[in-house]
Amino acid sequence: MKKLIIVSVLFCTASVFAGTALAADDMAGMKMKTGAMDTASSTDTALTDAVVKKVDPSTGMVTLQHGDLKNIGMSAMTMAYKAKDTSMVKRAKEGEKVKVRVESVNGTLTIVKLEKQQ
Ligand SMILES: [Cu+2]
Repeated sequence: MKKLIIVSVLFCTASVFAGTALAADDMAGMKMKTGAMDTASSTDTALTDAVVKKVDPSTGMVTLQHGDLKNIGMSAMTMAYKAKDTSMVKRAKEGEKVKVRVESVNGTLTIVKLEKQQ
């Protein structure tokens, strides 16, 4: 099971880098929908809706079923991410609807913010 998660993380990371070349096209699409100014200001701190699917305290990994994570070029999928710290792992509850912010921290996709949806 651990092996499977690691493989899927690597795959997703690889596809993010492979998808970088497509980013310009994606941005063009976004501008039409939201306007360039909105996109630029909101991507800095934007939170994304997600559902906690699995919490693994032994590895500090939280599996999220998430919407588009535009800042890291990740489309909607279910995937395990590293939690920022142990308090976040403790707070995360399987089945809970949350809003998350995922960033690449030293090359590791990390949940830097996890808020319960009201
Ligand atoms: Cu992914």
